[in-house]
Amino acid sequence: MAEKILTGIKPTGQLTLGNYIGVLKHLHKEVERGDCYYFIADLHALTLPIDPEVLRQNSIDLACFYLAAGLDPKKVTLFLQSSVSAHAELNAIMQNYLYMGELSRMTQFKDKSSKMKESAIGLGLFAYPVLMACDIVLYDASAIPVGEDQIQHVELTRDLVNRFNNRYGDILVMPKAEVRKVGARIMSLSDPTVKMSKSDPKGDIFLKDDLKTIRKKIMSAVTDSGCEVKFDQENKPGISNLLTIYAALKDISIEEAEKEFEGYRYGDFKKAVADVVCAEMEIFQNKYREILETKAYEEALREGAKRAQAIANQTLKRVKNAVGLLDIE
Ligand code: AQP
Repeated sequence: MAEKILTGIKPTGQLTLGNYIGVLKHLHKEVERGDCYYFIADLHALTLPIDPEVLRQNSIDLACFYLAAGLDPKKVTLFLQSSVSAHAELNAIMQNYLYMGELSRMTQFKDKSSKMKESAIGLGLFAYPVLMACDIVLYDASAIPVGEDQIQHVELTRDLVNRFNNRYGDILVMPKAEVRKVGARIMSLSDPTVKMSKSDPKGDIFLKDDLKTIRKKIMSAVTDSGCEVKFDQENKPGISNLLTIYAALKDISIEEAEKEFEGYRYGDFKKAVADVVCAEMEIFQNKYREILETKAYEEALREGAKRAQAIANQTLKRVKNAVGLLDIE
């Protein structure tokens, strides 16, 4: 059986260079090794307050971004999570197999809820990893390309699969998180000790920033004392982040990038990073605009939803049957 590769992105804000380097850029290559399921995690986007029009617009943008990153909608299944009702149905079942203690240990929940009043924390934010586990197991996905911050959620999905299969037999496929060697955690340009994040934008490069703004942001990125362009996350987090961005976009190792910049001054190094980012973003943004104008994303999402529903409904049926829900078709 072909390997199944799945990943999702939340339409919670403007996508960042972190989302692009960590995941988006590389997705088109995955078709060479298996069946790809890529989705817009719009139900997950509701876990924090979001304006309906903003959510709609972000979802369209995200569909265009996936396609602009080189995905062929005939070769990959691209869909909106909310178009496949099996996600919500399976969620209602699986919420009984993950426990309060494990969910309250999730770093993402702790980070996000710590910035909120307790009375404003929705159940959906707490139970986010349950739905994410459902997203994964519905497609029998074994490979989950994600940034570093999502590893913990995939690990929890593995616990769920173990627990469920031990109880009911071989029903669910075991997934595994796959993070990139270079670029699994792109940091903020203004504070390189925190992740570049779309819902907490500090020193972010947004995929829709114009090239002048991108260049300006990189040229004013926080660097460190000293003058050597060396990868040293502890003592030179700013330079290390810029080296990571450069290496990830050029598809080279950090060591190779360090060699290229031996003897460079910080200013010249930043200019080289800005050149690479701008060159890649120019091509990407042109494609994005074309897809947005022609509305090519609509047909891609419609067809993707049909294919996704067919697969997801099979798994849902298998699970319902396993747990003892009566099937009276
Ligand atoms: N800074 C990052 N570096 C590398 N990868 C990243 N990802 C996110 N930020 C970085 C990866 O992008 C994918 C999509 O992320 P998401 O939309 O599911 O949400 P997230 O992981 O919580 O990322 P954000 O940008 O921080 O979104 P918000 O702020 O809305 O929560 C994931 O695979 C993620 O790892």
